[in-house]
Amino acid sequence: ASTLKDAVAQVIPEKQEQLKALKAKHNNSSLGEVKLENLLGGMRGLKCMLWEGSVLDSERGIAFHGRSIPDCEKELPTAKDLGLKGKEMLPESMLWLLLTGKVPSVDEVRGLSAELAEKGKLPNYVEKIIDSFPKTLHPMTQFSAAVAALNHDSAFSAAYNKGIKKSEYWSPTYDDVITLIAKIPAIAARIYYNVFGKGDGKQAIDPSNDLIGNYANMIGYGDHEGMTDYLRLYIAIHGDHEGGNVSAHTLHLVGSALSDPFLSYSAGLAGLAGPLHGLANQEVLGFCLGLQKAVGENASDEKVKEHLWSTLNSGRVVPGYGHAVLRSTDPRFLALSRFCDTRPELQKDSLVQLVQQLARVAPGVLTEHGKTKNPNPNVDSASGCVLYSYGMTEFKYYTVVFGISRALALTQLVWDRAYGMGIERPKSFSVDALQKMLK
Ligand code: FCX
Repeated sequence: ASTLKDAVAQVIPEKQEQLKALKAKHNNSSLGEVKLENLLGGMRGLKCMLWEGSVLDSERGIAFHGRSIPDCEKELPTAKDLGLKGKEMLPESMLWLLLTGKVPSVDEVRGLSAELAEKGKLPNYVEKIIDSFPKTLHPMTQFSAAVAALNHDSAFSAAYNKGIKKSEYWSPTYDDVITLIAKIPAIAARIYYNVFGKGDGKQAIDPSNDLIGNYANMIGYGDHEGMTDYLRLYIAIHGDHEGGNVSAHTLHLVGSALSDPFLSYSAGLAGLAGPLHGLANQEVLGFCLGLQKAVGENASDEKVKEHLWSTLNSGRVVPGYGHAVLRSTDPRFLALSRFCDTRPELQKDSLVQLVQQLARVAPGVLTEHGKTKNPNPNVDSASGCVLYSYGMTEFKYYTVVFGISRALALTQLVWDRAYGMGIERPKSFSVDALQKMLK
């Protein structure tokens, strides 16, 4: 078994050569035109980012180095493979795949889990910073601030200040990314303890446990196999969703200024905290609980349809449905549904039943309504409801769980440095300037 860093060092030269050849041949080739609608529409559809780990296809959904979620579920080492309680793939396995494009062996994942456990303890000054936050400060603000403070010990900053060569940037960047991913569970758990009083506040790490097994333990779910396994699946499949989404794009943009991974990720988390991005799962939960309140538990399809129409007729959207890029059912939703189907305790849960009922009923209503380009469920229609059903009822914390997952997108920073990507600096125009150009 090799270490992840060795495996990354092995693939980098070959990918660098591939990019070099592409550049030599095609540097002036066009990837498409830029229309005013792209500029005004949040840069939708513009082909202007390099992203190594995953590609989002509008019909097939996300693929990680060409592997779909069901492929990953079949091929990536699971908790069971490592002799742990549970069956789901481990985020460590996904981390390895994202960084190398290769499926790791069980021993390689075991080694990575052990390395993360070894690096997982928070420095005392960060604990003190988190403890000083008022309980009323949003958990995402606490998360972003605590992650930024970790840059005190950034390997990249230290190496840069010593004058490291550009060709070596990727190595201390990798070290920071691993340190950050290792410490994220303790940060998230300490925030959970301080704000909601759950867990024992100690963030103890068992070196023989996986990253999420340790996290579940820290937040008081160590003996809850269902929740621990759900978190593994959730965190593995939410990690990377190509580069253009706000959190991923932000960490890449900030990293392009050679800000270290801690600062880059702190900025990405600030983007994830926005209601149009990371907060949707929280909104679905509010919608489902409101629906249950309005029409009762186990309501008929007719009653649910009526509620959907009244939501739409009052000008609101049905949260958890539609997508900016996807045009079919989100495979992440299908993976979470599959998880619910295999868990008798969730099959009995009225909220989970409602999520499944909505997935049957809402697409027809949304199609008849005729506005959305995609009437099918996205991942958010299920993700928060399962957390709730398993007893994590603190809505304000849900985006933090998403944030732990999105740390896997930090893998792109390693590739950005390995490829020598430049500082981002797109061209901008005023309305007057556009008017002149387009007349
Ligand atoms: N319910 C009702 N109307 C909807 C809808 C929904 N779920 N989804 C889209 N529409 C409407 C839009 O509001 C828009 O109406 P308008 O012409 O009056 O402005 C029209 O359909 C066309 O929108 P469309 O092109 O299909 O979708 P967009 O790319 O503009 O927006 C989001 C995509 C995801 C923002 C949109 O589908 C939505 O608001 N969904 C509900 C919220 C949600 O689930 N967000 C999470 C998305 C996702 F999983 C993620 O990125 O995390």
